[in-house]
Amino acid sequence: MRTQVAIIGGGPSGLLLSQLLNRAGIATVVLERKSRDYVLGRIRAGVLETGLVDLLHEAGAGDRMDREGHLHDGCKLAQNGRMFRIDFRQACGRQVMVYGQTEVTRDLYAAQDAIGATVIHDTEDVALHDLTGTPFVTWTDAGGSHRLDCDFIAGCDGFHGISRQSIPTDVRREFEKIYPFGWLGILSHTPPADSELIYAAHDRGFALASMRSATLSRSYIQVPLTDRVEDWSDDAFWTEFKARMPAEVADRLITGPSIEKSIAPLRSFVSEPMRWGRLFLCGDASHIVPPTGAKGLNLAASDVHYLYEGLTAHYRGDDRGIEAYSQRALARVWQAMRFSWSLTMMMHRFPGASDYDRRMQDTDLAQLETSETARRLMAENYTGLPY
Ligand code: RFL
Ligand code: PHB
Repeated sequence: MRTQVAIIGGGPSGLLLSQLLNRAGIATVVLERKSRDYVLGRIRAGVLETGLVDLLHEAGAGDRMDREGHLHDGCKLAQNGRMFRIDFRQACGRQVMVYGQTEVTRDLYAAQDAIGATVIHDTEDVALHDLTGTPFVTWTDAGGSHRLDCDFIAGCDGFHGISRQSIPTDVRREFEKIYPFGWLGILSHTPPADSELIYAAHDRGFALASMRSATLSRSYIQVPLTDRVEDWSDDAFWTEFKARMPAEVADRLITGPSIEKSIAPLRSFVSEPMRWGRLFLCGDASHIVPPTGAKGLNLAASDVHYLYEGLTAHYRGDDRGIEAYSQRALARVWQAMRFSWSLTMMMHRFPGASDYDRRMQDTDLAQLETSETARRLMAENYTGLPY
């Protein structure tokens, strides 16, 4: 089998890249380790920057998002019960779209089906070969062993994928920060706690009230890494969530049974470079941010944007975009790294933190509440820096 761009991973970054390239007349094959149902069962991001919204339109996969997504003009921050608002529109003239990653992925699969793109599921033992020469990919599945020859490989296979590992260790440089807690998240058929997202810092730990629609809530609490999902009944979750939210929010909160419950550890991670020979990394395959800034999926989208531009230019005879890919993508990655890290440091309770550390967190939050300049910086970063 032969294609122009082999894409490893059928998550949001792989599907978006495939969809954009196909529409530009460039052939792709997507290889995904899991089934489509499994990929669509993952509950992850919920906040999309304008850049991603625009890319979904360009990919011909934005119609349902336009109908069912919700544009938010701001969000709320709370500190031990006191709450204030950051008005994104007023601070920087931009908004964010609240629309679940699961729905984005579903729309991209539908768009790929509609144009007859090739997405192969349940692939095993995917291996990348001759990355600095004439690249090809091999894998096995129920039908036997396969080989795919290609011009380029896009490694869109997430943090646990094989693409990053295919770059020699003496070329790769990794930067990592592991936070000493995770987020326990539940999805419930209940109305959202508020019309906007609430990020709440509290002595008991961080909590986030998010949503997918007017009837579907996504709620998170900071938990120790030693906690297991089975340790948390729905009742225990809601009791803790309410204790961390401002009283005015907790008092009117409608709770209900969870339909999904999971714990995600928090990590900041970057692997440089994002290109090795004819392999390009996109999204979580190359970097991870803690979810506090809602940046993971959005960074995957900006990588896809730069790679899509580079590859389409290449097929028109201009290699400057692919030559600059790693540098351009990483410049934006590090900005989002800094933002996600600073929001994580400000909002969470760290084991062993001193009184001094706590006062610094309080002062950071107070600065956001009182300084228009600080709010503008936050709004610019949260709604997404321009590509
Ligand atoms: P994905 O989604 O992990 O997809 C990678 C795909 O590759 C497949 N794969 C392989 N396929 C073939 N061969 C192999 N060897 C393979 N190894 C892996 C996998 O099965 C999978 O289908 O990476 P991608 O596409 O780069 O997308 C990244 C995003 O999923 C991620 O950054 C976000 O979900 C992060 N994130 C958030 N991002 C935001 O922008 N806004 C948010 O509000 C937000 N909230 C979140 C989040 C992530 C969370 N968790 C669980 C980590 C909230 C949470 C709780
Ligand atoms: C979510 O809705 O899942 C979500 C929203 C904002 C974040 C993280 C997760 O910062």
